Amino acid sequence: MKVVALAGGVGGARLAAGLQEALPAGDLTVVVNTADDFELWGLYISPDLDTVMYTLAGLENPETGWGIRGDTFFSLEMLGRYGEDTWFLLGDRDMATHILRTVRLKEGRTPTEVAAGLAGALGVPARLLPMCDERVSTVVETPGGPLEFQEYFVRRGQRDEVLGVSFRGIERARPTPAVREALASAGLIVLCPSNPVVSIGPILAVPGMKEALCGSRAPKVAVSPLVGGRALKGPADRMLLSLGHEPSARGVARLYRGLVDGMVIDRVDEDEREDIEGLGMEVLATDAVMRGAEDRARLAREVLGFGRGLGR
Ligand code: FO1
Repeated sequence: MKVVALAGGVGGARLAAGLQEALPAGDLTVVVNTADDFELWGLYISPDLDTVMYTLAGLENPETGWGIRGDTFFSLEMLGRYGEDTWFLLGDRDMATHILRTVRLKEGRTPTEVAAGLAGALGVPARLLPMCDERVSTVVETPGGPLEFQEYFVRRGQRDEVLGVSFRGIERARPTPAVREALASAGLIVLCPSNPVVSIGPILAVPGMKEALCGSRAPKVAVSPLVGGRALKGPADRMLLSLGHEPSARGVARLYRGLVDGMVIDRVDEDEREDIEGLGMEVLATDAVMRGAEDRARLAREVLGFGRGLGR
């Protein structure tokens, strides 16, 4: 069965790795958020694509979830000696990815072609697709004014209250032919446990993406990134609250209403089951926290089993 996973950063990458392990080689396509992308020292950086790629290649740093395990930071240290601001931690090995991506894009390849080339070279069995080939940038509205996403997320450590989120350039973006084909031929579509506002949000905001998703006959399952009202990683809980949504699995389900047929939540949120079912979704309550490789493989198998049985 062909499976398409929509993913952002670390949480999405972990479930995608579990799905890759559970499926025959070539059956998984991961559509990745690229609205976190930005440029630094002339290099084009795609943090979510790289997080997913390194995780699916088994190269990820298990402590941070992003970057490459055992990477060194000598280039960054040298940039610091030249007086550069080194707030975004680019490792030496990671730097090679950004250099090559930038060169390939300058040669005129599309982000989709570049992602396929990089992931293929690392031996990733899954297909990795940017959500679109156009440049889209998340802008976070804060009491101090608008911030570029990485400025908010890394430089300022997510300390600002989020009053609004917009995706600059989204109106020109379109799902790529590769994304459309993957969705049309999918047997199951999984919304990974990534931030619904700034990771899954941009993917769904690409004009034509929701139509492509709804046009696919595949059942759609979302895995809640919130457990017991708290985000497993990152600022999703605070962000949902300040944007007027309930920071809970139920709140996430409300955002996905009409789009997904099933919701996977943690057992601690079992009391939200009825409300979520009331939104027209089936619910699987399980251990949704991925602490290691075993957890992500188990959760992926459960998601696949749940998805296959939906609507039957
Ligand atoms: N996240 C951080 O919190 N601090 C960093 O210095 C940082 C560096 C970094 C370098 C390469 C890369 O691919 C990702 C990196 N991330 C870092 C993660 C990333 O900024 C965020 O996790 C995502 O954009 C949110 O999904």
